[in-house]
Amino acid sequence: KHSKSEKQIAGEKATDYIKDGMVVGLGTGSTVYYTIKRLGTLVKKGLKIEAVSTSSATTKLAKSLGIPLVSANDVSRIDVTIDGADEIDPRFYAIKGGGGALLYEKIVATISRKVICVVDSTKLTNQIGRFPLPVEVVPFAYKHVLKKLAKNGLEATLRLNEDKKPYLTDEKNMILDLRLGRIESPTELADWLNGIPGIVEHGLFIDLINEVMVGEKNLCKILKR
Ligand code: DER
Repeated sequence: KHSKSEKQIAGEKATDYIKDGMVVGLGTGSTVYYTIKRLGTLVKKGLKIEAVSTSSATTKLAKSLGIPLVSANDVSRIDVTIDGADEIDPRFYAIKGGGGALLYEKIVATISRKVICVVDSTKLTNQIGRFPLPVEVVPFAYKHVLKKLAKNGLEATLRLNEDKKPYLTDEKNMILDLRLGRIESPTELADWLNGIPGIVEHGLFIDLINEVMVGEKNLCKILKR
């Protein structure tokens, strides 16, 4: 039997948090993929959950597995959300959005009682910023946002998809990836970005993640804040 990857170990372990009757937030990406796959198996065995998806990709996967989906507007709150991250530091400040789902992911995280982050060991860092910070912008005047970032020394590139056209999120917005290298103060940067008209959301997740499940060789470490 081939050994499980670190992503699979973390993703599957996270389903321990899911109990009958829960409303579950389903994140997006290749780690939470394993969470969703296992939830599909548990649902077939009778687990009763309702899931709120964070992307069309996750919706497609969940539907294919028979996981009941509901709109965020049809639930008063989400009990547990399980999602990945691109980088996460010891304070559980994270950079998310590598998969393009940061807007719905942050909304879902904000309405969740508990957010579990599932990662492999490569995502852990002492200081976030090496992974380019995704910033979701309205296409209307995105070039002016690029200019404002550049004026403040923040180098950003418009995310393109395979056919070199601008990548569009589920909301049909564009994404600028900021190559920062390191982020001295995530809260300061988050506040500054939040103040720029045209920026819809950014991938800095601050005080939103409650626990981190780290897949290692053949075990899963659970970090609590
Ligand atoms: O885009 C996101 O925020 C996703 O959660 C993504 O970052 C997860 O990455 P993964 O595919 O390595 O799990």
